[in-house]
Amino acid sequence: HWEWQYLDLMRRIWESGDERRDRTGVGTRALFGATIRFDLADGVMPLLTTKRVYWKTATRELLWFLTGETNIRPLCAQGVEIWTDWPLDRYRRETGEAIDRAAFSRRIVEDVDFAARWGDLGPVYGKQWVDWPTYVPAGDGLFRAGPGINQIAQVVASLKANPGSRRHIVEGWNVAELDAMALPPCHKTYQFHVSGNRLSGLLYQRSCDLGLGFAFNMWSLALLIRMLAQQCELEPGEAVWMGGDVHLYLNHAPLVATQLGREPDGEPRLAILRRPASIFDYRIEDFEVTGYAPQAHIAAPVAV
Ligand code: UFP
Repeated sequence: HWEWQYLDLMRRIWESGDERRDRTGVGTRALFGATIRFDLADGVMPLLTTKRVYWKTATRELLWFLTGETNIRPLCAQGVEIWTDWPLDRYRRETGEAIDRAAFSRRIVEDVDFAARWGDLGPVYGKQWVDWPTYVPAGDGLFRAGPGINQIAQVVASLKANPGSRRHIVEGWNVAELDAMALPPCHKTYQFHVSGNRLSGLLYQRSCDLGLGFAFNMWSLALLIRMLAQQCELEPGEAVWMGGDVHLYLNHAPLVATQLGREPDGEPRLAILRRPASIFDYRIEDFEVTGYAPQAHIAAPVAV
């Protein structure tokens, strides 16, 4: 079962990872450089079975990226709170108000001005994926904003026009804008590759919270490949995940103990129920997962 790759990596890091202090102050055990591969043939998806993964939440996040949106408001409106902690943290820091997360999220949804003021994450994934900024000379050594680059649309076009290319890349790491982002991109580089009629995708993730982030990042990689394959009339190939700093937070000990005590079982499959007109027209209802009977969800704290 493919999931042993994940569990083995988890065990290896927990037992022999390098213990280090990290930005969040929580502390991690880490190793540098890891690969996990998954064959997407027959609609099978890399969805962890040793704990319940909320794939719809990850799917809603991916669809949100594709809209170019960087404000958490549309996510909160759908009950998706995976990005809420960052704006919430900033709000508490800057106002000193001890608001709880549910109240903050409600306010983001109900109050457009409040959302505009506090809900934006800066130019994170969505912005870079579909509207990477450009600059054009405006005389006297000055520059003005040029038209944004839609990397996703370009990759769809390049996969169709020139499948053999080695340049099918979507990049999130916009060096000039990192400081303005709530979190510099973790899943920073995607590369796509066509062999025969199969489309594979590789994700380079510079930093991976193996206990929480990985399950979503691997799902989203596979989902993006499936959507691109459908749009480009290709079959899904492999999903290749490459992690840079792969870590387990020290306060995830209960998660690690529970998950390493479980065995993977089953082959969840994804059906895409409709072929939308473009990569930007998918809706959450288009996705159906079958054969997913995971073991119980394991809650663990997110390090902000
Ligand atoms: N993280 C992930 N996947 C993501 C995401 C964040 O694993 O998609 F957005 C984790 C990795 C790390 C933290 O634990 O969030 C980011 O911190 P840093 O920027 O210091 O690497």
